[in-house]
Amino acid sequence: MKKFFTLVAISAIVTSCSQTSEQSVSEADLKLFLDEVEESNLKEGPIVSSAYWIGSNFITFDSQNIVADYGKRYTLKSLEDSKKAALFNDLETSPSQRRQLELLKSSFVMPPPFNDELAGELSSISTKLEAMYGAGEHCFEDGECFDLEAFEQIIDNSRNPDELLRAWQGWHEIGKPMRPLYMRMVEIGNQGSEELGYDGLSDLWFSKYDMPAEEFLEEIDRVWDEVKPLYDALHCHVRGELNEYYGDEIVSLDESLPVHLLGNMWGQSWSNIYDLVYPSSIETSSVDVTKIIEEKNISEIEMVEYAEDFFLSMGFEPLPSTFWERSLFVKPEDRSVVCHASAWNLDPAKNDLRIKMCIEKNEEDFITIHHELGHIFYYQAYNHLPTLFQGGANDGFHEAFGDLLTLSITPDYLKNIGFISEVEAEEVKEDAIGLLMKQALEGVVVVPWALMLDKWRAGVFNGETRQDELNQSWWDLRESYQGIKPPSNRSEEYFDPGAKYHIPGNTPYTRYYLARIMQYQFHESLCNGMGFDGPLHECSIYGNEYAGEKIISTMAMGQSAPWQDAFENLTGTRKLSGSSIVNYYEPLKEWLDAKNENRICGWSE
Ligand code: X8Z
Ligand code: ZN
Repeated sequence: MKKFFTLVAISAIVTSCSQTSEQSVSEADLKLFLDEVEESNLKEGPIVSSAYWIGSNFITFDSQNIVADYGKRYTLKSLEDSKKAALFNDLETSPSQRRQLELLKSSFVMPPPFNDELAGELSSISTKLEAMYGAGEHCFEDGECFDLEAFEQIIDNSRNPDELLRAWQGWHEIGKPMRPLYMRMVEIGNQGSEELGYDGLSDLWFSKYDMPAEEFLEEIDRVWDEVKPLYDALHCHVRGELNEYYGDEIVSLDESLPVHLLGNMWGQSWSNIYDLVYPSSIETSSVDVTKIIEEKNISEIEMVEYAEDFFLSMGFEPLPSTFWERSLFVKPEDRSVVCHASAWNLDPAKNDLRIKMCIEKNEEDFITIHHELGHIFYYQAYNHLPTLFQGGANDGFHEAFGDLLTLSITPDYLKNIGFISEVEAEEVKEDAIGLLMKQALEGVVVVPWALMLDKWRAGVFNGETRQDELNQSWWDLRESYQGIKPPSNRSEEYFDPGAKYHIPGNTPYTRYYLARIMQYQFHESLCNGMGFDGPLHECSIYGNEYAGEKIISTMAMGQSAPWQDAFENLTGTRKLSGSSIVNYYEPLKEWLDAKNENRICGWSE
């Protein structure tokens, strides 16, 4: 996830503005105001970021106190400046100034009202929720305790349904105590959003896309309609194969898939059960990156170096030495840290960039490292801009570039970096379905999940979901969008959304949905522009300067223009579309349709 802190100053203009009427603000006042915001961001931003860095790297009573206090003061300052920005509503400004003013008003995720006590309460709650997740563990009656990484070892690898059930249920215990805190946070956040002129949190969250919120929501639903047939075909096939493996008792042929069997704690990626759903992978050769990392004895840092090399091959500037000195790559044994991977832009003026990740030496984390470096190279590309423009064209862009690169981890690329031989690469390429299946189990499977997560939050935010149906509504949406169900009855005693980082961590999730759609649009247009002539899944942008130039110039725009401009710079179009992801997987879809011919697809809700 992206961490960046837009600090806004308590500037001299407050005094002048509060003493005069709105009409009297001048261009000179505006210039002074924006200059002061910039100065304050450059000065205060790095300190606040350092406080957050410490809070996430050393979860202790004191570090959380400091974070809660910094968080409160930062938010109050930002609120004050968003009010000041509103004083310039009627002033004629340049488009760039207008955008900076708009960004000042809309940069909040969970705003309190402009009130010291409520800001303090909200900041303490959000700090506490994140720490509850980060330090979360569950101890069974026999006294054995597991944290998330330990539970994931089981969920990702075991094929024993009882063991999987125990691990899944164990981790999901951590949500329970979050429920009242979460609901109080939403209550305060809604008040704050209304004070900012939004119709609640949901309106605030979906108003950040350079179009009215309703229009944006229609756009993302329209794209899902395009992708759904592909997902449904994959779901049908996976269910058929899991039914053969586990039997009717555990996987029924006309129901949703039980989440604990899917090789991922949240069922958001199914690549860990690749061998179960594509049994021919056992006979034909397929690349097992985890095995290669083990065999070559590649260290955590070397894994990051491979990812950096990918960016450098396209013409990006190397990462600063402080990145290597100050990042966290390996899970510390002596303390609690937030292990969920994140990328940080701590001090833009000094290019102090870091990732924080508990890297495991496996394929999944090799991919996640590329994802994180996508954020890091984005920061590096836009850090020359005024601080208010330092951000992704929209939040989906920030998530998309690392993912874009992972589409280029093709057999030829793996051969280029010495992971496999030429002969192996040729063999693997012959099984296009195997390659596409592997990609789809992550890249297609995540799409409805990434869409439903904020649909759940929107329902909670706008009150359509009642307090006594929070968990029910979570599972209803999971069933409806993903065809996934819990492994056992989940009453309102539980708060299962709390077991996913982005809920206690308050990270909007639609960004991943956008990224997963856009990455294929980017890939398709870059491959076409490079003159690549072949199936899209064989195209790699590794080492391609044309692709590098397109990506770097798009990144360098930051959020200085509507995202559609950045999108056009990269793809030549201005509209989201599901057609690229559908094109990419076309051969797989044909194969799945043939496989599913005698199966009954879909699930009863
Ligand atoms: O949270 C992340 C990144 C950090 S921005 C590791 N991702 C989502 C998730 O883990 O749920 C990347 C894929 C989706
Ligand atoms: Zn990310």
